[in-house]
Amino acid sequence: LSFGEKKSKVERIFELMDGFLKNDPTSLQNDILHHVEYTVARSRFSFDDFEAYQALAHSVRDRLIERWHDTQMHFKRKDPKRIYFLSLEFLMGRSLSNSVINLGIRDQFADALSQLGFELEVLAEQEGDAALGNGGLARLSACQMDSLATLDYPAVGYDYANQYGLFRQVILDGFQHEHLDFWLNFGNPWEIERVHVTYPVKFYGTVTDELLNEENGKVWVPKRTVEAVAYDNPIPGYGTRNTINLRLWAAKPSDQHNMESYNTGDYINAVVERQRAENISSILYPDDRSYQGKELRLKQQYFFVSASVQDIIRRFKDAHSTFDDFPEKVALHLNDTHPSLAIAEVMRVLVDEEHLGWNRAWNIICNVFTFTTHTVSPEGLEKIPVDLLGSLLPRHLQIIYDINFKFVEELKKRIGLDYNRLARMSIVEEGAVKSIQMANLSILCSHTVNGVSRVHSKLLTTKLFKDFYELWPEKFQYKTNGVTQRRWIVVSNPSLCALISKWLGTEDWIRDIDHLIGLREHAANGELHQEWKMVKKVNKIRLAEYIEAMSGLKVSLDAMFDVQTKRIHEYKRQLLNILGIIHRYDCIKNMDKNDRIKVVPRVCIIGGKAAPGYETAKKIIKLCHAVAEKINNDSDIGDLLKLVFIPDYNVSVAELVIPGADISQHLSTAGHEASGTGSMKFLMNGCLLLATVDGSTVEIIEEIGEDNMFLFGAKVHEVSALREKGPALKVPLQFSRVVRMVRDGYFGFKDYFKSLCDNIEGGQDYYLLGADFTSYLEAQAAADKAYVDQERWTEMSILSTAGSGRFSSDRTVEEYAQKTWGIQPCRCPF
Ligand code: B1N
Repeated sequence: LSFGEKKSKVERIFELMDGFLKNDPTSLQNDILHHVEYTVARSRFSFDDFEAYQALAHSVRDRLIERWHDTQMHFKRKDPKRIYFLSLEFLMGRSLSNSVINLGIRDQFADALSQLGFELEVLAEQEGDAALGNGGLARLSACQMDSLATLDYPAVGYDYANQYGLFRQVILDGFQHEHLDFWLNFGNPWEIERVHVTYPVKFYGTVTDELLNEENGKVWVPKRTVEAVAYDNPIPGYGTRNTINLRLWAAKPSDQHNMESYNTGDYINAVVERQRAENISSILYPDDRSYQGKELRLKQQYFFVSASVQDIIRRFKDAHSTFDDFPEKVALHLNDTHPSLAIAEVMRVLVDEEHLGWNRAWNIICNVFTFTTHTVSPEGLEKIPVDLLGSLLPRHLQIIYDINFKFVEELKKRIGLDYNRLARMSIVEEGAVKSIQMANLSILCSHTVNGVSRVHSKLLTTKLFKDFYELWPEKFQYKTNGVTQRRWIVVSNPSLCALISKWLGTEDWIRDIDHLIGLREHAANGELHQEWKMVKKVNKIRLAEYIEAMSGLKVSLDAMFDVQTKRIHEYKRQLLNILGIIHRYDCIKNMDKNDRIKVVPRVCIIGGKAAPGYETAKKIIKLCHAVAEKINNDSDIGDLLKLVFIPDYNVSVAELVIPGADISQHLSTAGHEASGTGSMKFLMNGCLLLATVDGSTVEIIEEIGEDNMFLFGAKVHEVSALREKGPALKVPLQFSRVVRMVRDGYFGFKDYFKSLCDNIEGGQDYYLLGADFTSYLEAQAAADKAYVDQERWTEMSILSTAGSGRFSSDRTVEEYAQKTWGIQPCRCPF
């Protein structure tokens, strides 16, 4: 086309499209009805809530796509340094409410819908959660994407596209059962399939020794090829046009590797083989923190890493002719070690395919990778058996060996022949099962290594990675985690959102969290107290209704709503909570009438999933149900105490539970929670914390003040001494008494619960439930006392929200951008 022809074509397109999509009620209604008729293919005269949701979602998606295109075009023109965020898990939850709020068109859509006879909130409930992750780590990735978009950073998130999300937790007779989460059964309006964006991902085969050039480029002859197809998920920023991309890779069979089977006429096997390819992206491993060296997990990791690296290099080469600028344009972030094969993959591409030579490639590697570890203990570190890696990715294993050889030689020069230390630092572990220590590889090859809270960082530099810290202290940093206020206040707690904006006189805090501190000056204001209490009540009503709908249990709104929701783990000590509840029950039972009047009524809410193979965690869930059964059916107790287990805790359930909590519990044995992010969400919602001094709580104390929280338990530095005491450790009588109740079958299932009791008695109590029990009960008593003085309680609640600003993921991402990734905002001007 000539210039004149091109220009007239563009003008014609604009004429036809009439510029951007309009957001007035009539245009929105037209769009929704259009999607009902032509996308959902239902009659516009008759469609139900779910179909309305689908049509609505497609209308929102159209608007996301416009902004997404503009953002991508802007980034392409400006060519800024980009951050590529590699994470095996993203817990996005629902998209509808978040999208309309971030796009700034929530109210317009709500109006348009109400004229059509629908309610936005009701339609939002139709959406299933995108649960491509386990817990805190995965939700953190999602929060950080929201902040990256909002702060205009040129970012891309990468993961593989799970066909099934995290399992759905179904409780039958108090036992957890895992059901498949068919989250894609009704389609996913938020993703855009990019059939033309595909890359081959190769596995198995052999490496020939043939030298390609003088610098060790090798030829890998893979045996299997799987095609990675891109699915883009636009992530809109708030108060900006910027909309960034979360690109998920789905595995599809490649026509290349099946040709042979077709030719030999083995048609059936060829079909089976095709299906096997798709298995790679079918499932999400439901264990957090335990690695079994499974081939499928390794395949998943390499699959998404390889496709992402090809995509990143393709994008770079579109704009650059030499790799020398690569570190100026690319920051590659490893969210834990799960994507750390990216190191070997980039090295392989640069050496074997781009023929840069080892030294040039190595120099690039050392300047692009950054790494965040979320682990606290050596057992949590990911190790890949050498045999497994060698068979699946033979060339990568060679590259890792070569990296290690050079590293160990260098190390010997630096630290001498300290063989113990050399063995600890080596990437290759010569144990019973020879394996690759992925954390060592990640630390060596990243220019920055991050912890997720200050305490965590201290543990990294003094224990877990001490050897590395002593060698390269300058590499180690920490960025305390944060959560996005857009999701955790604006979306999930609209009444609180409106109240905060009213009292601050601005909505600026939604983009700039520092404003939140302004609430402090109103913390004692009686008028605000009234309104604050009203908001809490609205949210408690919502939660109470949910509890009743789910379990049939009616709870009193006057009771203190006490919540502990998170993955079930021994170190998170849900068992301590349950034993505390048994103690409370026992006390009430033994009280006379006069004392009972003084009891602060409680509704104890526990929720969370246990990894399917984690027997102890599953027993804890059963114990919770058994205790609840006893207490809730005891008419003698009435509203003084109730215990509820909320099944299938996920992002959307959290959005409902967190705003309704008066108090929340974070009970990890000190030194075991790297950070913890649930506490931050509760804090933002004006919920008081009852917590150990662990992970991010240490920093929360600095912001809120000890007086406004209920702290208890052994400190990080006291834990090992207590453990060493073993059976000599003194345990309070109250503790022995409640454990005995469980042992004696007071709640039934005597044999089944025996191991739970054995685990915490007789010197076996690794997580120190007995040692912390007295101070736990004291903290609980302090909370009861504070609740009686409602004005004081409300003030503490306001101060909690006011002091939560430091725990916004905006702050975390800003720190990463400046201190780790070296990236600048790149704001779309339209
Ligand atoms: O990451 C969160 C922290 O707030 C938590 O304290 C920490 O426990 C959590 C393997 C993990 N650490 N490790 C994982 C998840 C999935 C998996 O397959 C490990 N998750 C955490 C955010 O920093």
